[in-house]
Amino acid sequence: MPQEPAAIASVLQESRAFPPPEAFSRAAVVGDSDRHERLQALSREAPEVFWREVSRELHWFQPFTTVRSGSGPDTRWFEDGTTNLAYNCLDRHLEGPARNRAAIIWEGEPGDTRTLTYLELHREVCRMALVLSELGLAKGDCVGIYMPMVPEAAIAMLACARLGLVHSVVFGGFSSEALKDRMNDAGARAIITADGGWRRGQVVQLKAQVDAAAPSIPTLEHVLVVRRTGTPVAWTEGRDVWWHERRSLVGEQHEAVPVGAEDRLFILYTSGTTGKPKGLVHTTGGYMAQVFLTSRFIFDLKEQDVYWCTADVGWITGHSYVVYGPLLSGATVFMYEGAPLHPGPDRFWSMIARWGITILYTAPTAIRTFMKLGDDHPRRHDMSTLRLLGTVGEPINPEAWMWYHRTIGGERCPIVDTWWQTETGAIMIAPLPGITTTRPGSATQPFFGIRPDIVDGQGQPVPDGQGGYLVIREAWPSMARTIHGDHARYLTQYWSQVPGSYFTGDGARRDADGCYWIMGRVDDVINVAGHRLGTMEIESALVSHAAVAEAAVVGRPDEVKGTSVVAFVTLKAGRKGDEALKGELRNHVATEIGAIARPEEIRFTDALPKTRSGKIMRRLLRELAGGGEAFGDTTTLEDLSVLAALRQDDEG
Ligand code: 7RM
Repeated sequence: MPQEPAAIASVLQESRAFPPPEAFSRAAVVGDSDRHERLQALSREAPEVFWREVSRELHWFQPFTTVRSGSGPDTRWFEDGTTNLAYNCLDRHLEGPARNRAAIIWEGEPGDTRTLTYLELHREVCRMALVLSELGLAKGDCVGIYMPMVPEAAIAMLACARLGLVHSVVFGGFSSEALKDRMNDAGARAIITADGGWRRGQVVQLKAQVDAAAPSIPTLEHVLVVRRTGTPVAWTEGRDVWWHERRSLVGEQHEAVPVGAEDRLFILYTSGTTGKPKGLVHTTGGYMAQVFLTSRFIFDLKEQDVYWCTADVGWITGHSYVVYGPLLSGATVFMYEGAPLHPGPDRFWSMIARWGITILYTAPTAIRTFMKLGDDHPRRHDMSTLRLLGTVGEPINPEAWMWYHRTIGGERCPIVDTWWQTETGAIMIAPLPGITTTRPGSATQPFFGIRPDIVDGQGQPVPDGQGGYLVIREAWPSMARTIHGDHARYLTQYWSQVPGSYFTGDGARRDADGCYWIMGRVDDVINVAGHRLGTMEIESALVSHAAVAEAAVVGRPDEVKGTSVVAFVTLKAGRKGDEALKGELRNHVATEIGAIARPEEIRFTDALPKTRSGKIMRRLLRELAGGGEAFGDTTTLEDLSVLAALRQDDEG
């Protein structure tokens, strides 16, 4: 256990409830409560039958005879079946109505656009698969993907899956150093990259980063380069090849390679509690089944939808809900290359209006950024095509949820707050938008066949309403199978803290209605005078004050209380941070939650330090709050100047 096993005090109360709009339920993929109950009963009582039925909708070269074998961390799914994820995303649709439907609608940051139908996407993926196999890459080899958000990022992933190559996508915002470490850990034989990509009006020089990393990646033989920006690049003959040149030399028909259900599909790196990133390994069959079903059921995907998940393909959300899930469902995916506020604060809303986007899935940190910019930007655009909204990545504070609901969703769109992790592969806890009554700040109910629980430090279930550690009691199809090269770490980190259960590292509570409220990472949970508080709950209270845009709360060692609460706060435009406001905010928290949560100290700052995926770097703030210098690992920090400014505030 990361901390001593006292109960986590959960004090946030939220009573607003939003049942699904009737019209939404009537048309929903799962909207009928009788059917919902039948599915729920089946998934509970006979999960193997449930997942067998789901997987039958997908194509298997060699049908599986066993659904689940092994147990706990060693569980295998559909073990004796063979399939191919790219075949299921593409070929499977070509004989049906999706053949000429847009698979990807893409907009570049400068405003250029491309649309690929399922047929066209299939051809591009076949071509890239042919190019990769001509380079000598074969089933089981690892290929790095280091790309901007252009269609070729998805094409590269699908081409790897088509050949049984194991891809490892590295977020294009990571440095050459980070790329080098990951490619070495994975043993990559090739990297697929681009000359550059557009971000905030500038070219991000991806090929140059690969060039810098390449000499220190001994396994690397080939670099396949997509021309995107036309920026001049250095060239290493014999190693580097242009995609557009090779593409014109190959055909457009390629037979997908059958792979075992338990063959590796990808490795994706994520940060843990130590400095060394963990390469989570996902396999094919189970991942495919759960990503398919969650996409269809939770995003209610229909053929008329234009679905936009704003995540980069460098994160698990980009893997499961930009590329694989929606394509398995035959949906139309919208993809955007650039920065959210470029060239102006209404870029998102303008694209939603212009493309008639119907489903938007984004992160709370983005929502709070937009909220801070005010209502005028979204109001200027007709977003009446939107019918469903989603959030992922961190707990959403009720203020931001309500703003999303009112200002973006026009009070008509259900919001699916989806809880899951890189490790879980697919969504685990989320509403079904046609069935579940949502509550601002709650991810609500477990998905079919998922058995979460909340336990104390001894692994014993805690009563409803009481906070504790979120665990998953039974193996699920899309779970990561190991940490690449370190199975022992996989076992200790995830499967030993509560024997027999998967340990998520998150704190949560379940209310009397069975809804889950995620309180954040347990290492972000603080113990104040013997009471454990979720930092997110205090942040929510702060953000509910009219002057506050964003808040991050950390603990600071305190002689009397054990830990005291320090809050880093950014204010809305036009608000001045002075002593009077500090007092007001401290009292506001005390009123919202209780005196126990009242921050000892409030620090105003222009911005909070965040990782590139938008998560607040609380560890750095903890070091700062404790009077330290925050010299720890900052390789994932989005904007180092933020940290410098916070240090200065410290001195000033
Ligand atoms: C999908 C993703 C995982 C961590 C997880 C949580 C937090 C994610 C939610 C959430 C509250 C949510 N994968 N988290 N979704 N917290 N509500 N809906 O983000 O591996 O990058 O992060 O993110 O702490 O453990 S991840």
